[in-house]
Amino acid sequence: MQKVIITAAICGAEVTKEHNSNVPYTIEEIQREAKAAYDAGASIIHLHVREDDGTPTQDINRFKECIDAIKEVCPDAIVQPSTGGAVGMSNAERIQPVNLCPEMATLDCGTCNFGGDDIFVNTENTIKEFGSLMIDKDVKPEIEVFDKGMIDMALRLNKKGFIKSPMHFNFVMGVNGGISATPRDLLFMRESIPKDATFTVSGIGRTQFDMATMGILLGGNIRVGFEDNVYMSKGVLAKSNGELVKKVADLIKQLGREIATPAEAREILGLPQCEVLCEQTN
Ligand code: KMH
Ligand code: ZN
Repeated sequence: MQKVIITAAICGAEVTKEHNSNVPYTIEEIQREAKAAYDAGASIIHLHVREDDGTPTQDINRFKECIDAIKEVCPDAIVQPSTGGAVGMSNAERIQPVNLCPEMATLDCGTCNFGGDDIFVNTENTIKEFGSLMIDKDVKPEIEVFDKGMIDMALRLNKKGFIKSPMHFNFVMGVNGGISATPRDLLFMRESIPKDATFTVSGIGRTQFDMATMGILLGGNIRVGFEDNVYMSKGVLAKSNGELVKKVADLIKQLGREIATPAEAREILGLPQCEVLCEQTN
């Protein structure tokens, strides 16, 4: 089996300091959490950014400041901005970080309920628009799917040329409105993607480590972090994203797999190596 890429979703848009006081808002806090996750074995930082008061934003300048701060302390990490942003944001707001030409960005492939009256809206035309810009800017999409139908949408748009192969999926499982986080459903998702595709498993809330374990056994990559879960175990808050990453890194080793370095993650995902990128930007 390939090595396991660990992604740390350090911040999210919906989780707050009321849920866990260690959720990062400021640039310094985002830098601190990224470094803790990277030191514990994460090679991808999935990034949302906030104003200092915690308000989610997709502002391109705030993204640039945060990415620069992360790169100062995690020079070879793959920073993957969100284009999902927060529920209710416009497409124009959400797409902004893609114009920074990051190595990767998320591409959410369908609309779903998101708890209460919230709806996370991703129409077919939105996905086409975001996918096309990612192709233009040479940004590899992490195809976020909250349900099986979203895989089917991604496959259709791949055939039509809006998403390139080989595709990389993130199965987000256990959202209130998406597919449930069960072994049966994870197998169903995995069996539904092309043979040359890679996948990451993100279990939401208390399912985080159960889903991680199943993902590791099935040959997947794993995402953990405050965006998805703020607890180490029932009633025990995580002190940092680093603690969550360390717990999954230990699981990976106990189950006999190895953790991918950022360079190995780039190889698995078909991304140019960092030296090449550094040369291009210098
Ligand atoms: N905050 C959610 C509404 C993504 O990053 O692309 C969407 C989200 C997905 O987090
Ligand atoms: Zn996200």
